[in-house]
Amino acid sequence: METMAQQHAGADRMSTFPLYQVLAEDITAMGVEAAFGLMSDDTALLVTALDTAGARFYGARHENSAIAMADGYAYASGRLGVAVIGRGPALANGLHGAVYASRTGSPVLLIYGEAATVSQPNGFGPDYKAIDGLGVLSAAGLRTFSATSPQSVRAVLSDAAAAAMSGTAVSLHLPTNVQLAEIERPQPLRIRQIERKAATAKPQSIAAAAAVLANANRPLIVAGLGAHRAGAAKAIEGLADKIGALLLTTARGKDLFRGNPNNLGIIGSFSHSIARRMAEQADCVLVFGASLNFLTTSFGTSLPQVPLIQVDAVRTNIGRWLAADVGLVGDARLVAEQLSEALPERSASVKPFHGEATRKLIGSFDPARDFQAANTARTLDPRTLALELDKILPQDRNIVVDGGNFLGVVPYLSVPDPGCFKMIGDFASIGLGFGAALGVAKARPGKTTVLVIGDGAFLMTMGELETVVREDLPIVIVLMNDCAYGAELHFLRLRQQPVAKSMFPDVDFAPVAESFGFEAATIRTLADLHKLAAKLRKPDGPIFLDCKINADVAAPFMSEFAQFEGRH
Ligand SMILES: Cc1ncc(C[n+]2csc(CCOP(=O)(O)OP(=O)(O)O)c2C)c(N)n1
Ligand SMILES: [Mg+2]
Repeated sequence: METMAQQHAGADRMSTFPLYQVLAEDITAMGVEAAFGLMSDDTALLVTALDTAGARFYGARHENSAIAMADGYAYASGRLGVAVIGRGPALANGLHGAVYASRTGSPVLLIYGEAATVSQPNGFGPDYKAIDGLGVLSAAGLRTFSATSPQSVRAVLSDAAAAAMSGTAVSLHLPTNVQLAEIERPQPLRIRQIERKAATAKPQSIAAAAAVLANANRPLIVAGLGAHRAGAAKAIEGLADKIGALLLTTARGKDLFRGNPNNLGIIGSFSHSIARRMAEQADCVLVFGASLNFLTTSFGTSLPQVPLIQVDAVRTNIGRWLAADVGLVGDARLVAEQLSEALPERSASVKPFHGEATRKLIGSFDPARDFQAANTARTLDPRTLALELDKILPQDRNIVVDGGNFLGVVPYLSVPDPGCFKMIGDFASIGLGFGAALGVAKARPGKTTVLVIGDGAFLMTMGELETVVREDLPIVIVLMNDCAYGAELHFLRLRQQPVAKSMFPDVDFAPVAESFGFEAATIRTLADLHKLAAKLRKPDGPIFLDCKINADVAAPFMSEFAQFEGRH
């Protein structure tokens, strides 16, 4: 289809077009169908041109949310996520969103307006929004691209988009004079995309790992989101069958092995007791596509001191958090297949982890009995609530979680596969879940998206209630309302300090959400929840649940953190 610029050019070869319009058409021609952002004077023309050109613009109420939307969209769609943000105060307002996006590994292009690069002699003085945007974002860890002239801007856009598509967040800075410059009929823009091919591990690495595994009777396999992205689940399950391994995932790899009789769920800070108990007995640990961060290892304590074999497609990920004894650089699926081929069949007697006793233990495990429910007259135990929501909400769902003590419910919620689960802790920041959930909802309109968020993070971002309704991005919001900064409350309590400053009055948010157009309810008991069951089973619009939860229930990682501090 001819673009508007081409049609005009066909009619009159001498016509010129403003670059913001050409850039908007270039971005649309890359296949971008949705862009996110919050407009400023330096981006309003570009935003409008994008929307007109076919990259429909979804406006957020805060820059951090806008950037998180682009990240959530990229995460859920695998496509380029684009956010358009103003310069100066807007850039500063969205800074933790930008740092976060730079750490998630999602392909995200952050387009910033910039002041004009030329100023008239005796002009109107300095830019009142001035801040060294490129300097700030480079210091924050982003790769920055700057267009300094109308002649170069399209090539710079192409380079920035290619860099983002390689799996990172980049910033592209567009001065207003460059955006407003007129150019003649443009040639189509070429994007040079680097393709990363899945690679096998070196034969000597396979031999080294096979030698270690041959000596192990009780191997444990830990898989992360990288294993899911590599499509490695089946190959890893096959390997586990062959060597008699138990299967575990990281929190981000949640539910990768759902339904497998050797599956123990998550290892580390979000694990059930059964995973912790069985992991202790392992005599070798084999890791696929997982960074082994402090939550996976419960601050270094979840894995026994046994040989550790780590497989990752990116060499620098190996040994990043925990020293690996054998490192295999390669694609998770291909390496799992290589190892299966290299290892001999073994008899049942050398597969004790696949014995009858373990099978029974796993088969009869009931998460509802893994804790003592602490419901009160006016609040629910968050785990009880999560288990019930897990039964009622549509099975085919996305779950996005913000951050805080309420994350203790993660083991009690399930998703179809790890790609349907999104955590936002990459910069340990709260307040990015709402935006991420909206981006996921845009990418996957056919599935219900559920945002689970604490009252603290919600109050930081509740302006997005309006975005949900205006942009028609329906989600179910589960507000984990403990009337506290629960993470800080337990942090202080574990150190025997006064907790008053981490506690807040009980505010009813349901009427607030209702006034924005949500169907809303206050949940203090399971009976309150059951009243809404029919609606929750098949949500047909935005739903908001103000769930009053018992603030006394601490997530396991709170005490793990305190113990870790005590050891150092
Ligand atoms: C932007 C930002 N501000 C502050 C913090 C510190 N912080 C971490 S968890 C938390 C409490 C969050 O409260 P809430 O959202 O209600 O979740 P809860 O811990 O109560 O479950 C705070 C303030 C942070 N991580 N990021
Ligand atoms: Mg709270």
